[in-house]
Amino acid sequence: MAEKPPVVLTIAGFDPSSGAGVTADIKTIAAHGCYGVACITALTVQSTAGVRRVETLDPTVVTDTLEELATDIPISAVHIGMLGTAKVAKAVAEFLGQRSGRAKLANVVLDPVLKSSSGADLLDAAGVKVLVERLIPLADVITPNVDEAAALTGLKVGDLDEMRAARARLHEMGAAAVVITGGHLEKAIDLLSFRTKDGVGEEVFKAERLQSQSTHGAGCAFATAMACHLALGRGLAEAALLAKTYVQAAIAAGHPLGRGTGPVHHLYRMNQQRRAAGNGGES
Ligand code: PXL
Repeated sequence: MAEKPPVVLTIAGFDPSSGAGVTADIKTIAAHGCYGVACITALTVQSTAGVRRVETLDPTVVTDTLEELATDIPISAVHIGMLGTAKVAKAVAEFLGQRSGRAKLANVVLDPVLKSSSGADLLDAAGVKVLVERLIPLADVITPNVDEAAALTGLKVGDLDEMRAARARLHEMGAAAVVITGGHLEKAIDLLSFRTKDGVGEEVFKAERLQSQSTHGAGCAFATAMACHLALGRGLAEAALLAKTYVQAAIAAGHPLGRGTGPVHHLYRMNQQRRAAGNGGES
């Protein structure tokens, strides 16, 4: 019998264009050989042209979904994306906290999603407070992009030195480990920072910036790929490097889709496998 794939739970919003959100995350999880389960936190109405509407969910639906899954299925890692409201953020914090009576879930990756790239609020103001006070300290690693790192810390985050100042502040706020992703800086830099016995360790990942219209969902794909690598037993630095490599390849393989920013190609490896097997497959 084939080896059982680890289960990765994504707690995130629904993006009907499937560049971001739970349907995209399930693709990322499948691309990493894991089994994806999902809890939807909010619905969005959007296309590649941007977010038109956000419909929030009753937090008891979130709680019931999470409890139903966690009492039935062993979960190896958790990805948290868009939460929508403070009530939903609290429901997720209650689920992940010790009070539930279950063992604490491992490998919790929190992507502090605040706004869409088109500027729509994906978390209300009270929700940002819950994210900061309750979810950041609960997570094993948080993955803000430079704009989210700036919004959470109140600092300007535009280069590596400013990323270092922001990560220090995020550690003070209770983050055990942080990856600040700077894919849209002039030089694509990611900074991984983690607490050690006697201070803070770091790894800096640099790459050429990719010019592409297929970047929608890059942040979700990065955070979800990290959760998968942690579920597969990899350490933080290896997980961050492999997740960055995956997202870069998924951006490079993206096809133009729609009239706006198209999705990354989460399943680009399936085409490579088809080609390797001699079955053709488009590029
Ligand atoms: O990329 C952030 C994001 C996350 N989750 C959902 C989204 C978006 C951006 O549009 O719609 C559901």
